[in-house]
Amino acid sequence: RSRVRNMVFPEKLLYKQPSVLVGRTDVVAVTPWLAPIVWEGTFDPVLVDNIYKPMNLTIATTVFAIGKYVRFLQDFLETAEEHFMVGFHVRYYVFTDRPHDVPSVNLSQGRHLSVIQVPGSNRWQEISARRMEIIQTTIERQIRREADYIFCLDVDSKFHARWGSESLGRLVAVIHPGYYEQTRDRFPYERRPASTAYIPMDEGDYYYGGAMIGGFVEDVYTLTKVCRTRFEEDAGNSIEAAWQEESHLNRYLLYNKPSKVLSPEYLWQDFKAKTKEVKVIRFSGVIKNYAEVRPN
Ligand code: UD2
Repeated sequence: RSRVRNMVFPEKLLYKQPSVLVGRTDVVAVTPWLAPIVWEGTFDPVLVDNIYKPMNLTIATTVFAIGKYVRFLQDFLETAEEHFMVGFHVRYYVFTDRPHDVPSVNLSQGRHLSVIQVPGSNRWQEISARRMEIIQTTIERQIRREADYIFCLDVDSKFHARWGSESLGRLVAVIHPGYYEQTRDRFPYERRPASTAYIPMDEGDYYYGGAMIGGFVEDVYTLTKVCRTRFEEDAGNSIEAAWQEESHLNRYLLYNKPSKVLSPEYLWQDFKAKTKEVKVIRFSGVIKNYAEVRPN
């Protein structure tokens, strides 16, 4: 598919005048490499939608539901239909070992769902980690012909408010809600130099959540390919990074900076009380009983 075309802007759209003096001052809305950090109040949803809608984009959304995690699909899909990329073409790719347990959810016009069967596993670490490989091979096989952008999301989650075109970018990552108030030496990066996910104590920008990777299909393709290769290299040396693919993702993003960063509004956790800088929770991980839901 062709890359995203020039922005065609509709004439005579009326919106609030932007200011260079007045705006949010309680949060940082740009990284030191000048990528936006997306917070409520830093964008005009009507304006951004009007910029992206004429491009006729298709957004791929991958989600893994292996073993008992199929139970999360219904809420995930139903809330996505309400809040995720409303008005855009969306293609869901559901990876599961239990295709018969995929619920049938009413999809709005222009939205499709395909189920792709993948093997189960007895180790949750492996399920989590193999996502990189499966996303990589599915991009090769079909997604690169079927979509412009891709978002890869955790299934044990729900949408609560708009997640729209403001999140589109070349390479998009989300700040993990658990660590954004901490100093970099406290981040749970992989700290053993023997791992290819290693990050030294005096490096690191943010701690990014593994529950979301997004961007142009080709940029996410490269990311998944590199992370998969490094994960396998580690496995060959009998080492598994502290937080599996999340560790490899963090290492990748340290040296391949994201072009857009989503604030923790886009990845909250239901057990965590809302903080004052988070004006709206858009997407959050549900509370789950790890011992009961995981295979081991
Ligand atoms: C964190 C990350 C997750 C991943 C993991 C690394 C956040 C909020 N979550 O979540 O993205 O980086 O740590 O280990 O950043 N899955 C299944 N079946 C299983 C187990 C997992 O389908 O039996 C899939 C499912 O899509 C799930 C995802 O893998 O959403 C992540 O696994 P998790 O939810 O067990 O990981 P968790 O909550 O520790």
